[in-house]
Amino acid sequence: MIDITKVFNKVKQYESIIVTGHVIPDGDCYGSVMGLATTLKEHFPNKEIIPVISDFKIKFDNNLVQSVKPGVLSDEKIKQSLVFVLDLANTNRLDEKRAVDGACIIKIDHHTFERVYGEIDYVDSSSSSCCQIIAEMLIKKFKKLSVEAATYLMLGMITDTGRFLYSRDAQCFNTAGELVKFGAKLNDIYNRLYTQDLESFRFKSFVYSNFKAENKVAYIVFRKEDIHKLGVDFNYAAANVNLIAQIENYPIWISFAESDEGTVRVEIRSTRDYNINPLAVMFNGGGHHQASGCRLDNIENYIKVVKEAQNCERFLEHETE
Ligand SMILES: [Mn+2]
Repeated sequence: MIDITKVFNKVKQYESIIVTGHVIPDGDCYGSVMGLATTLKEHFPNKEIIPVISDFKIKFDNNLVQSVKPGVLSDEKIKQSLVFVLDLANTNRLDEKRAVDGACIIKIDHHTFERVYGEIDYVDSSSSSCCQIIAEMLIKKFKKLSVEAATYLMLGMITDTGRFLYSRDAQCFNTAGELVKFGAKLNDIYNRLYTQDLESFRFKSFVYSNFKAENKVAYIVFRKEDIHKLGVDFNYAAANVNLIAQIENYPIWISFAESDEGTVRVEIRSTRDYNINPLAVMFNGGGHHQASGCRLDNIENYIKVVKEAQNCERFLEHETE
């Protein structure tokens, strides 16, 4: 467990406290930054508590703390502040680049340890999420959390565990249970997380009604006209190959997306029993055993890739690897 006395001695020492995380914040980063900042403001109302974070796709507003975007604070402000950096193993991907200039840095993270950059540098890679670490620290310190803070922290626990699909340890469920007890607004979180815009729904429905599954291979072909009609770009179309992932008896799945210039981006995926990298290499591409890609000059050549993929015995992964 993080040294709580040490952390809160630092909090007491500083009049202004900045809380930040990594670029392109996800639910865990947003939740831990806002959850910690909100709780600090509740307990230290006279201190200036400033969450610095880029936009996340959803926002839970509260009256206590307003987040600011990176680059907004003055250099002076940063130099005199205590800075919490959350959910980030190294400083390369800092949302607020100048956070390293803070008077004192406290890092709290759950990724594989990379390097020390905080005066207090706490990493627990067994924790499901940074939100879990923050929640456990704050519950230990204050015994209770506000509904707002519990909701922020629950958001990150939900998103980093894939709705608890990837959590295996009891501690994670215990902490999530505590957050529910404190009133975390589960409906709000799930409603906002899983609302989808009409365009992406139309895109999925195109994929589900137009994919083919033949001889161990599922695939989807996006021609230029389809891509225009769907209002997406060809990279987005190709990258969504996992919409047809893991259909029973179809261990290989492929997307083909034609660009305006006529070249085709191909994304190939497989279950762990197969290594489809050699298939991509056959068409001058590359990548990993279960995720590779290549390019074609002409969309009609998709059939060549499919034919090679269907001859899939030779791509079986050998157990020795
Ligand atoms: Mn995380």
